[in-house]
Amino acid sequence: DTADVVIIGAGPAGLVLGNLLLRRGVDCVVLERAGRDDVAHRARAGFLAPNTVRILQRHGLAEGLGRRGREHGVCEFRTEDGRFRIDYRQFGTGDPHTVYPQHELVADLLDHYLDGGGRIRFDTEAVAVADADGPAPTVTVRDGDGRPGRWRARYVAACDGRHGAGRRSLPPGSVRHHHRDHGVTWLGLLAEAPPSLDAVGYATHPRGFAGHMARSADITRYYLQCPRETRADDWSEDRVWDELDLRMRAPDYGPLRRGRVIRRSVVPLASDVIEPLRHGALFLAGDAAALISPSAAKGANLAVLEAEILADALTDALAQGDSSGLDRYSERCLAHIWRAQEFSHWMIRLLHRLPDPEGTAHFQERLRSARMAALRDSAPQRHWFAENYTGI
Ligand code: RFL
Repeated sequence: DTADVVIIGAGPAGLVLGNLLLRRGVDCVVLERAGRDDVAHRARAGFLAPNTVRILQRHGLAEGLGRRGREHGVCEFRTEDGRFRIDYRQFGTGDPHTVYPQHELVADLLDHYLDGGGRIRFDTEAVAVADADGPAPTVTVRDGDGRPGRWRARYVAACDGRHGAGRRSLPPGSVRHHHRDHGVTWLGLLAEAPPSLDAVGYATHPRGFAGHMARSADITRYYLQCPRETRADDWSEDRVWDELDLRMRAPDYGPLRRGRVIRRSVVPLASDVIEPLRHGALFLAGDAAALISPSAAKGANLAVLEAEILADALTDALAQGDSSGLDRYSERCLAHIWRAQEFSHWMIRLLHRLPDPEGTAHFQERLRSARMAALRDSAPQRHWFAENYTGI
């Protein structure tokens, strides 16, 4: 089988790329390890940046989110010193987030792609990308029954996440791999419960961080910082809610609206960047390019941005023989990635007591509360926060 562009992975990155190439008449195929139902039902991100919404609108991909997405513009910090709110639409660029669950976005993108006649192979796992630095790159695959196959391509877009075939196929020494473990772990919870706050809630507490993020009228995401060795099912539902009430300071600010916990995951906060995002004809986008701790909700937004940049560059190369966009792809994306990493790193240090091998815990804790006080008291600091919080 052949395609000019073989896209590995049907997440936000792969499906935005597929839709854009399809509309421009570029011959492409998407290879996806999972089945269609799995792809359209994986609950993950929910906060879309204003730039992400603009990209999706620009390409006619925003119909569902226009109808069902909700604007969101306030966060509330609950700390040892009381609580304060930032209405970030009044700062920075003045734009809100749009809350729209990632799996609904993925389902929309999939429908759009298939309605437009796009080619996709579900239950097809890419095993490796070979000869990416030669004239005839190939992607070896196996289907759900383990039967092998092979795709020939002119370009390969690895949109298959951090553990995908794209990263695995990079020859040793061809790229630099930055990895940073922040030493903090979150228990991510999806609860069948209406939001308890009309804001994103961030609570710092001696027992650890707790977070609250609305997903829809009856689904809310919560996070609890937990010990690294915690397994997703270790904590009973009662323990989860009691701990959330305690850290979110329910006695002071009102109890949380409880409900069944329908999904749990353990998320070690880590950052991970590949540099450059290219090896010959193989390009990395989305989580395959860089993993960002979810503390600042950037991952899906970067995935969409990179997909648009890559779609433009591939179209220029294939339709006009102009490969300058491909040559600049990595540098352009990395500029956005490192800014997002920097902000997410700042958020991690705002919200957590970090492991402290140097024995300066008290000093670090004072810095953290000064960081929080600056955000509470300084308008320029809130402008900086809003610009970075919603920016991509
Ligand atoms: P995805 O969405 O992981 O999709 C990759 C696809 O590739 C497939 N695949 C393969 N297919 C074929 N062959 C192989 N060898 C393959 N290996 C993998 C997979 O089945 C899958 O379908 O990557 P993509 O497109 O790069 O998108 C990235 C985002 O999904 C991710 O960055 C975000 O979910 C991160 N994230 C958040 N980002 C935000 O912008 N805002 C948020 O509010 C937000 N919250 C979150 C998050 C991530 C979380 N987790 C999963 C740690 C909350 C959480 C809990």
